[in-house]
Amino acid sequence: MAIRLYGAQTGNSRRAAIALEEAGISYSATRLDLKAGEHKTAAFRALNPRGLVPVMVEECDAGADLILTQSNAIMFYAASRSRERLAPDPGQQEALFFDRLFYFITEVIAPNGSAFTLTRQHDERGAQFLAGRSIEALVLAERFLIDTPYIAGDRFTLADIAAYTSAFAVRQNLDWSDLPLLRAWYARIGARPGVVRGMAAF
Ligand SMILES: N[C@@H](CCC(=O)N[C@@H](CS)C(=O)NCC(=O)O)C(=O)O
Repeated sequence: MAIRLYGAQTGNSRRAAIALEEAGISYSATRLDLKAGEHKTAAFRALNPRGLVPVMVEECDAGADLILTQSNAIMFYAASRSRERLAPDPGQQEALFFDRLFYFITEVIAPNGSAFTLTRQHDERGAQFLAGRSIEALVLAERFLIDTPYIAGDRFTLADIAAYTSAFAVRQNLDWSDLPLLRAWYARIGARPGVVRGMAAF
């Protein structure tokens, strides 16, 4: 069944694309021009009434197409269909994986996205406050790598994808010399073929 991924050069779109790549799922990427408002057209809003990217559509021969409008749902769908097992089995390791994944989603990605929105509203003070909180949380993730090579243990998981795209978004604002573990991890993750392809999807 054909999968189409609509996106742009944004963290949420890249996360979805990397997960599909790492899962070995074939898909076609359609880049939307956000500046031209291609994500606000009636045709696109028929897929996602919020007019946001990414959106994944899986065409079904029988029945309704599957339409996903959340990057994290797309990541989990990719993981569920992957032989590469991008998430741990139930148990303590899985609990730790969720803890770290939600750390990035709620404490790094969410404030960074809100900072971007405030910048568009010309609220520079609010934007800087939230961007600072996001970076503060990202920097504290150095400790996740003290005992293990990946963000949530010995294997590459969706938590690494969430963390990588977050770090990429603010790579120029980080003092990498103070973050040896994150720096080495960032280079390793960025060199993975699936990550390279996903980052370039749009
Ligand atoms: N919760 C959604 C958020 C999607 C989202 O905020 N997308 C942003 C790009 S990262 C967007 O489409 N922005 C365009 C706009 O606000 O007009 C997800 O994780 O996929």
